[in-house]
Amino acid sequence: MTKKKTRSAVAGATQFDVVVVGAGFAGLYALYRLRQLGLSVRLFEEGGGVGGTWYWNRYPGARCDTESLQYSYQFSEELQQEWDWSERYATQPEIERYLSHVADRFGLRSDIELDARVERVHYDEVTERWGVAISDGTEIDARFCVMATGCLSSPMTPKIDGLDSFTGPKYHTARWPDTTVDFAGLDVGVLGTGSSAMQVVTILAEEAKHLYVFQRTPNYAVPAWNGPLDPDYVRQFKAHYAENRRKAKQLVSGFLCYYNPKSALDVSQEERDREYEDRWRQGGIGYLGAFADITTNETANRTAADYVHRKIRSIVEDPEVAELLIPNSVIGCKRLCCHAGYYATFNGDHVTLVDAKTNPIERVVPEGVVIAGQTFRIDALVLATGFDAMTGALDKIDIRGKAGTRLKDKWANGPRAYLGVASAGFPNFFIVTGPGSPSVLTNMVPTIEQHVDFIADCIAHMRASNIRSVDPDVAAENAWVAYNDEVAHGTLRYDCASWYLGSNVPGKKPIFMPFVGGLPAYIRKCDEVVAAGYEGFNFTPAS
Ligand code: N01
Repeated sequence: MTKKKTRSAVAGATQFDVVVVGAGFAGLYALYRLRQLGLSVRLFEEGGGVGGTWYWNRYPGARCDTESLQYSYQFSEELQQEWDWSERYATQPEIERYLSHVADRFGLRSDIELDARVERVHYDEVTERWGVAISDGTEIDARFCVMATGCLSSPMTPKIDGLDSFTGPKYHTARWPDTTVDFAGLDVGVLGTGSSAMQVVTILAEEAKHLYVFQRTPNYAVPAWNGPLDPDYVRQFKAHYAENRRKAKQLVSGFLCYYNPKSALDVSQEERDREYEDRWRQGGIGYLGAFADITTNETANRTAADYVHRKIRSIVEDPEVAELLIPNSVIGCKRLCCHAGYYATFNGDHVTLVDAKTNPIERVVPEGVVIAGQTFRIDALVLATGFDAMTGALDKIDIRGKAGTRLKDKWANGPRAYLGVASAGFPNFFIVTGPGSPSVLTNMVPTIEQHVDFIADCIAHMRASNIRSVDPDVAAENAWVAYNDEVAHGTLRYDCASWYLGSNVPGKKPIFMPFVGGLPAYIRKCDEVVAAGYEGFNFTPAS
């Protein structure tokens, strides 16, 4: 891990043009862009190093499932040419090293404070500035606030009776320690079967004496087929980097993938199976691009799901275990997972899949997990139980806008943000990849760059036009939220309980949070808004 403290370099100043919260992909690029405008910027990061989600999620097997050559910045041609990714999909350590390199290469560290959790962000209507309180007691203020707090950064720990009584070590995948954890010779329990669990299970199965995987809901996974990158392929890709990036931006997901325009229902069974098999062999979440109606038509979706069912049955030797691993839900409703041998893991005699749906976990006791009166004795417990997505990290901060309104209260019936970047009543306050942005449904890095460019351009426009503050129009915000919900209802996204809807967070109102219309539609909308003089944003001129 690269951990460089910078507190001494920045101590002293208390007034800035912009405060940025979070040092992941979004925060680092925001700092870079805003400093380019000549603004004074201070970035606060809770973690002990840069990386955001890639700093915290350092569990064994953590790896991105968007290809490394595309899951990377494009704002600097030099950077994208000089950085060498080693594998098709980058590991957490490699991505963390990359972001650390970015911080060094662009001299960002002098404006970053690490180990600095932002606790309070309050708008002062008299000074028209944001007062920001940091965990070490420091208070500063800034004219603008940019929340780069991430979509999947607030870990969820389930409320299970007795969880704290467990006497062995307990780890959450999203808060993994920065030391090697040795599971050799141990009986280990993993709670959860989402993307994080599938990755950690595959590695822990190689180490643990016995592995118990507690599954409440099975998930769909397609193979990643990760491997070292072919130098010739990299050379070719880099020779046409700008063109590749341009083409990717024209696709709903923001990454290169062939989206078959045909309906799954207009082709023969043979053609369908050929297409699914090709995608399966190719690997990656582009599987859902096999046909145009997989995510919108239940019958079409069933064909894509059935193909994965057959694959699971062909990999998993014990028919009962295979049936337990087969989801009966819509494929692509919950986030499709990528795996590196997850299903085959269950062929090992030392790996047990425990059905935690038929009989839910009763409680955790000092020596293990109790289901239907049976105690599964374990030495260590891994919680791969996900996140309070999209709003969780913001909710943890006491954010108050005009008239002291708390953002959390304003969003009690579902988050409301115009274009996913700003919320009415919170002037000069921006969110990168907020609810209502395409973010988690796309290749995050190019999407982040688009959001940050939009925000930086807006601030530059305000300066050039002598504008004091910007605040979204309530009607524009309502229309955007309603539009997104309407588009989401036209898909199969409401057909399951997912973190996209906040279903995993008790009391969270189920609203499909990310913008589902795809990256090109979103960029088009943003461009139209700018061309119409930032339509939907209210500007207050300097007096
Ligand atoms: O979290 P999840 P995640 N009892 O919410 C279970 C990204 N990501 O960290 O479905 C029993 O998907 C829960 O069960 P259920 C990616 O976008 C990407 O794995 O609620 N089980 C579920 O199985 C991903 O989608 C990468 O019934 C309980 C699991 O915990 C997102 O992050 C890698 C429970 C949570 O799964 C989140 O993934 C990792 C309880 N009380 C993450 N509470 C890559 O790029 C929860 N669960 C590859």
